[in-house]
Amino acid sequence: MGKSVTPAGFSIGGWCGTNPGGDPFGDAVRNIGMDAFLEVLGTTAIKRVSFHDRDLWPDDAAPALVTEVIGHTKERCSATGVEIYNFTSNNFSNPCFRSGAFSSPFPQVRAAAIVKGCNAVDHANEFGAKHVIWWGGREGSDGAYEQDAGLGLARYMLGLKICVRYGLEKGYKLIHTVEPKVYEPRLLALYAGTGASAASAIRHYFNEPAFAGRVLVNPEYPQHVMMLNLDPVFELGQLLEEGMLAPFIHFGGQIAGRMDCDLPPGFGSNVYTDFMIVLTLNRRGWRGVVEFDCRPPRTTTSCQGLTGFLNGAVGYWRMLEDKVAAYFADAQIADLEGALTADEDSTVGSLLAASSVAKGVGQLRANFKGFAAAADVNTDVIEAYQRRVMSIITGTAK
Ligand code: 3MF
Ligand code: MG
Repeated sequence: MGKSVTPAGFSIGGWCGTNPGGDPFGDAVRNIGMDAFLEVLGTTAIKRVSFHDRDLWPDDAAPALVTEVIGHTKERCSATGVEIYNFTSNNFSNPCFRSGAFSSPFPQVRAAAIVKGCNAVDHANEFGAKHVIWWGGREGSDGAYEQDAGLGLARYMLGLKICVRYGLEKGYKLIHTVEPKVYEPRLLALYAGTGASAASAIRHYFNEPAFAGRVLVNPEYPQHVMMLNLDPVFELGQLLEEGMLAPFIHFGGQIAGRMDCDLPPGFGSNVYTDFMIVLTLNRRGWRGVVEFDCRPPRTTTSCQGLTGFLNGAVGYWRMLEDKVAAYFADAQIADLEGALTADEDSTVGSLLAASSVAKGVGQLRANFKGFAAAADVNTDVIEAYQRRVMSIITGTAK
């Protein structure tokens, strides 16, 4: 296990910077266009940006307009020193996707999703983006269960598969990532609702060798997980262990148990959990990019405020990295970790390596001293671990 912190690189969705701050009950509170946002971004430590097609041109834009906007956007990004990182098809805003996109029960809607998706794959390549994100916001139901859920999942994944194969056939070096969300905007976003279920669906539908390592999961922490009071740290551990984590994650702030907040990092969040996300990534030697997918709150209205938001997002992550570095350097933590990982896997490892598990289990049984003896371990160390971690996070460790 690596014991050092690799400072993450940063990215942000173009849609975050230009978000006008309106909500279902309130008008827009700011008007910052993409060029103005890129200008601001260039002054910060966030040197990557990502776009949906729809952030840049209308869904029915003529090819000449698309070409012009691509040229202009590339020029603006290079002038402001920002790299285009991800590109994605917005398959959720257009009214045609109100019944779903790849998974819609209606064939002409599924066709629209595939056309739009493949266009996005072309544009991702033209922009020199690294990944195409697939967030299936509309894949699901608002409560009618209007089609068999397994069939819906198959339609979702097979539509996506066409887009991925399209890119492969064209020889593009793109990685595709599925971004899970437990629900919202459709109230029963049943398909690939968590990172774990997305990983499972990818393994099932993309099991041919041509897709190996090409379709991964980009989670959004803590928002998409904590909005349902699930735990991002356990999901992250699974994705890392199974090799299903994308080279980037989305990050922001979330009040647990609420609709997707997309608040600035640290707002409403659990710092202990956020710390554990950064610790888990660094423990595994992850060298990825943190893409902020969040926006200034409604009370932020100016470019100056936007700059503060961007610097604050970077500062929060860097603060967590500093805490993780302190954790790695802490002698008490080293002792506690030692106590918590003693004789790692010796029993399970030797049992699985044995030619006969039954024989091995027989041996284990013969040597077994009873449950009272098994209980005779110092589990107080777990609480001591929590206290030490908390004192590192709060800067009160002595
Ligand atoms: C919604 C999201 C999306 C995705 C984006 C990427 C609008 O909660 O997180 O942001 O990140 O569509 O493709
Ligand atoms: Mg996101």
